[in-house]
Amino acid sequence: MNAGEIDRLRGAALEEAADAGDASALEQVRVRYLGRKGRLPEIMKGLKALPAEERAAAGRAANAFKRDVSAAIDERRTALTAGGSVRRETADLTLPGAWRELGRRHPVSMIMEEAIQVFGTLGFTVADGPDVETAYHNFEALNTPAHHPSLDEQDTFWLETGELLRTQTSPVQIRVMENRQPPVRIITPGRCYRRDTTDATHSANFHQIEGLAVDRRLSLADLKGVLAYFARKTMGPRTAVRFRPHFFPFTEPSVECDFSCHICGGSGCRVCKQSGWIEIAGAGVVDPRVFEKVGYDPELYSGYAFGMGVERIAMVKYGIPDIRMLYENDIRFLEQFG
Ligand code: 2NL
Repeated sequence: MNAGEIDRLRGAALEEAADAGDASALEQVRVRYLGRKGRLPEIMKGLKALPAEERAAAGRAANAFKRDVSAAIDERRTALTAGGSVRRETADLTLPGAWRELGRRHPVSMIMEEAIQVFGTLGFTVADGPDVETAYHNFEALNTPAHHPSLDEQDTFWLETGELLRTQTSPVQIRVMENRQPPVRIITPGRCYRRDTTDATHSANFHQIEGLAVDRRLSLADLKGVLAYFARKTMGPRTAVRFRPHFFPFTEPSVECDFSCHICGGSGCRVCKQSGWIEIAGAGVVDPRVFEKVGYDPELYSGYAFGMGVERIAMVKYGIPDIRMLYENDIRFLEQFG
């Protein structure tokens, strides 16, 4: 074969390679042209028979044949593997991509994480404990009789084992005090359970953040400073706090803590029901009877504790009118936060 014939054969081989519909058709093309008994060895053998003046050109054509046909077969193999049998032209590259929406923080998580951060700057670390608690840790150690005909018992999910679902996160604090000597500075964010009938402000599952500090000579004044700092960090720098007297079995004295309304600044509006104040936390100085239960000497140590509802803070802060909205998992609602 002279150079012209080799070039024509090359053209045919390139076309066949490009037209091969699948891998086995392509392999047949390869064997036919490049295989041991194919056209290329035939071409090479034929070179010697050519007159000397044609041999150089034919040699170059043979090299081009080998190079180009090999390349065409490789290229077609790659295309067949990548696209399967789909023709590349059928993919519309102008279509928009498939977007996956990023997730967002849930408002309850946002409040919890913010509280952990703010109390963290004041030296409080996070403590965790079981959701299934003993009556001792949830009630008795907190100076609250478990089987007293009080609201507490009716509001509790009791298990057949005699255990219960914790109604607050204070039992975590009891467990910490049982295992550690003062000073103690902890917060306990976590899920709580009460047998409430669900309505706009009550849910059988909710979240609490409690805080506890125990040291020598801690007082209600330290508590007020800590809660005032938290109020300003979460509701804005102009937020004021006030204490009103209250009763809890585990603190004495006990208070309820109001934040000035972040919407109207205290002049009265819908959110604060015209009072200028919003009830946020319950708190007090830890009752010495609680210290006796965990083996702390009440003559040596004093402390303060507080508790607040996470959903309630989220509702106040973001203007959410109904607690159930936080748990319906309606993306159109939840994507407004985070
Ligand atoms: C509320 C009231 C409160 C505490 C929680 C507490 C914990 C220990 C000892 C004494 Cl270990 N007290 N916690 C104290 C006062 C109030 O929560 O209204 N929570 C939503």
